[in-house]
Amino acid sequence: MWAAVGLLAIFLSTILVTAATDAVHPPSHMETVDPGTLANNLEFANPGLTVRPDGSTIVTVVAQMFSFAPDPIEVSANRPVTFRLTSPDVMHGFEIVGTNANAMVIPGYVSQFTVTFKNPGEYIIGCNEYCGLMHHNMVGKLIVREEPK
Ligand SMILES: [Cu+2]
Repeated sequence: MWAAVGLLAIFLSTILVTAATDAVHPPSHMETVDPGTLANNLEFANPGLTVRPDGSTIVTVVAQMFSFAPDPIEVSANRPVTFRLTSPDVMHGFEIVGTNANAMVIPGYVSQFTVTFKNPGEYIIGCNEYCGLMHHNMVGKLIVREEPK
């Protein structure tokens, strides 16, 4: 029994340590959107990037069978990037491989998170929720450019 208690303590401390040191967050943003009228939605009808005066970027993304829009997404390194994601059809995933950016994209909801990419380069965006026959082809690209001077 003490071995089981010890394992639980190890698992719990692993969660707490990674949450504190690796910026792992539980989901906290709660916002709904009508998936049936995305085409008329001011924000999601034209998914894309908005760069704010302070250099931070908002990226509005629509994930649908079997692609992400916009694709590719181009952002600057070392600037906060807020992703706002939704889906008009089924549940998708949005994982930027090699980073801690990873969210579920659920019809009817806006998933939002903010990340800062330190390393310029090209990253693969993968759907990690099975969404249909061509799920394995649902990939996008993120290009992180050097920080503008
Ligand atoms: Cu998928």
